[in-house]
Amino acid sequence: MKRDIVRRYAHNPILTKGQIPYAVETVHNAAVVKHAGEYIMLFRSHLRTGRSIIGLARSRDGFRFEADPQPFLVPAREGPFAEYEEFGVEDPRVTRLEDEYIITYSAYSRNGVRIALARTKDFTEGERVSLITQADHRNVVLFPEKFDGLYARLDRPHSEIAPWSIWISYSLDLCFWGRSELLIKPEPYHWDEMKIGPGAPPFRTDRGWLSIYHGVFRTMDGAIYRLGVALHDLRNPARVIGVSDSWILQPEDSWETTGYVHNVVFTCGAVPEPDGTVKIYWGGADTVMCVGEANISDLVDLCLHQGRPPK
Ligand code: BMA
Repeated sequence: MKRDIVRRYAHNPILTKGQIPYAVETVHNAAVVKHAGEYIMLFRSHLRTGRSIIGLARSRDGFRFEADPQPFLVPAREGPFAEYEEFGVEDPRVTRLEDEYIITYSAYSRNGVRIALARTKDFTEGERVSLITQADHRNVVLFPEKFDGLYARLDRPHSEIAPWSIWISYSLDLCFWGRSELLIKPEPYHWDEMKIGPGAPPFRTDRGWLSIYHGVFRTMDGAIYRLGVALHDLRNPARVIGVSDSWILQPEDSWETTGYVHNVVFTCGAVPEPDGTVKIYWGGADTVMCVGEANISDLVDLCLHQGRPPK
């Protein structure tokens, strides 16, 4: 019997602009982590200027969220980050590392888009630490563990020459990054042929680090954003064990196929649960937040048994 790999929550969308206590036009592309018995969601919202800020919402069950009265992170107005956040802060990702949470987000300005890193222990406020890429980079996700003493991240530099692909980089201190290497490329004439990018921070499974990423296909009616999965070696995340040949989620519900940008499902966060499932969160059409559940073993199987070469 055919069954969906990702089971959509029956009451999607789970967070929309009407539920936010301050003026926003969208609620999308959110990171979600479990902290102190709560699910914490950091979501992106467009303002009427078209620029974005990051808000925070909380939930006891991972499905019903309530937004805090104030945004969590708005563009810096002074200091070293201000010049690079002038056009907004977007698409946060959160990884628990040691005793704190590391937030990576896109900083937009007239200088291009680059990635900034902030930290928090309890989500009362985000402390900016460093701008960790030059322009043009988006979609940086950190692994929750170190490898031979180094932090590791998946990232996605832009290029005029090559299709936009998933890379890995390492760091001793979270600020300076290097030893970059290309890991996964879009597959020509495939659902992700135009570009790919890291989505949710990778999480540990018995068989490897599971990474949920987005892939884009160009049509006569614009781009279609879908989600795919890849598995990385537990000891050496630069070794890609498998990339699923097919997507795991595509725009189907009306709030995914129409909205601010139509035909988009875009993830910045997933929460693995003790029962072997994972809650995957995604923005629908850059407008609302949605959630669905998958069996982690199904996602791993796709990478192991229905894979394609990573590049
Ligand atoms: C990408 C980013 C995402 C967005 C997606 C679809 O390039 O801007 O934030 O969700 O496009 O519009």
